Amino acid sequence: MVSSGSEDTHLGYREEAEMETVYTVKGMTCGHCVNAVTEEIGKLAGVSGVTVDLASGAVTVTSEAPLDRQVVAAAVEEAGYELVS
Ligand SMILES: [Cu+2]
Repeated sequence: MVSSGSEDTHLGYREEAEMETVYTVKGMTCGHCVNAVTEEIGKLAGVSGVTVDLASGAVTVTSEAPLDRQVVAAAVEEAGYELVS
């Protein structure tokens, strides 16, 4: 229990079925790599956003529906990298 007394409110935030999934991609070393991964994952059906943190390799994917991990892994491989988690 961290906070008490305040309810979890999302004022002005649309609660549609958008979800975020964080993956870890190995092998990215520069902005070019980030672009390649962002582009390949961004092509997947249902994906509305991709954010990559180069330092940690964390790739946050925003989508309208749960993504098939295999499909994401294939997209990452297509870009030339490896999905490790
Ligand atoms: Cu690179």
